[in-house]
Amino acid sequence: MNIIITGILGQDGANMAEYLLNNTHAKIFGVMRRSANPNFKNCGAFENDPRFSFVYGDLTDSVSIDNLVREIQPDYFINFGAQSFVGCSWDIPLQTFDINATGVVRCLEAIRRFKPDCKFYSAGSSEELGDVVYAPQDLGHPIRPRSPYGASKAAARHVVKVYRESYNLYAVHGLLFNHEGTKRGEEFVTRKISKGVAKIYHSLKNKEIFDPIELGNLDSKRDWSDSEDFVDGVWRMLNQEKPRDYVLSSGETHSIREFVEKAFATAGIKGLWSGEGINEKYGLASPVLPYRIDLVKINPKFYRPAEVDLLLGNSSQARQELDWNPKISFDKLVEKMVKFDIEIYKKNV
Ligand code: NDP
Ligand code: GDR
Repeated sequence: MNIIITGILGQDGANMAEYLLNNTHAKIFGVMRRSANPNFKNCGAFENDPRFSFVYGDLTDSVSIDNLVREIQPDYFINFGAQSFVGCSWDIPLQTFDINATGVVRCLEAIRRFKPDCKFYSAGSSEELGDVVYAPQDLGHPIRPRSPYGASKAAARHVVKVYRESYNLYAVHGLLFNHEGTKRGEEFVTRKISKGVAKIYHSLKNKEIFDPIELGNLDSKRDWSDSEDFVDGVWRMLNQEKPRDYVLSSGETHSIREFVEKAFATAGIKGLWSGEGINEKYGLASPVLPYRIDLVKINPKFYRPAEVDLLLGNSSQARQELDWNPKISFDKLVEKMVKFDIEIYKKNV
């Protein structure tokens, strides 16, 4: 069995490769795009596995996608490659569309022409729902994206349906809510916080001066899970009798503010909120010090032109029909990320 995974250097691609190497006998072909300085830090657990190889490919280059499918003859094509950062999708909207929407058409066309029985996974997102009209959100929720990223994923959703129905392909577009972990990119808010807390933890311990973590909107709410639980759900989605989209989510929602509190509490640091709007701060709660020490402050540059305020997923169908049971709770996820970053920071200093 041959499996192509795009986005192999990213969070989900690397977790999926690990999962498949542990749970199947498949050969894994991890697609990376050409880069002057590729970062392999997520791939340490499998890069030397004899059943794993890196291959070059780019979702904006149909020749490369065609060649990969023609030569590898994959049984599964798992497309995690994307311009995945919502925040910068306003800065690079065309590239976001080219990779996330047209890129999916390139994959589907290659499969249709060169390996029509290959099963295809498209990485859909709760950002497609955007300006939500009810909670918890399920597959029936209207598509109301609020960013070029959300719109690009919505386009991918429609085109996957079109190819599935027109050409009878096994193609699914999962509706996945936020998922994080120790491989999460550093610009996403959870990792930014866990890394920032780790740095502050060591600075306080060593009595060193530090800068507060700078964040944008603290009030948005997200349904956060662990990426390692989600790759298992994605694999189950790909192995049903008939192709069908599913929601994967935790079914809990928490604000950025709550994530901040939980992350500092995990490191044994107690803080207090004060001020409002762009003057809001989270300061060290210390009865001893005569001056204040800021742990978090607002920087308006992290506000977005339009925000998705509330995400909360209903994944009951996946839990029932796929027998999917996520193991990591929100509390465990925050703890895992903060403890990991505290260890990493210690090693790197
Ligand atoms: P990451 O940003 O960690 O990984 C994305 C990967 O895609 C990166 O390794 C990147 O390569 C690669 N990539 C970017 N552009 C191209 C291109 N033109 N051709 C080939 N590869 C490219 O994202 P995640 O692992 O978190 O997410 C995986 C997928 O799931 C994405 O499609 C994302 O949009 C989607 N998703 C993620 C959610 C989440 O909460 N994590 C929730 C819902 C959907 P490089 O390393 O070179 O930059
Ligand atoms: P999101 O993730 O946009 O939900 O997309 P991100 O972590 O970037 O933002 C979550 C929320 O936090 C607010 N926020 C900040 N965000 C970032 N990145 N940096 C900050 O400093 C900051 N301060 C506040 C944001 O405004 C937002 O409300 C993720 C990605 O993985 C997508 O690829 C995926 O499709 C969706 O999750 C589901």
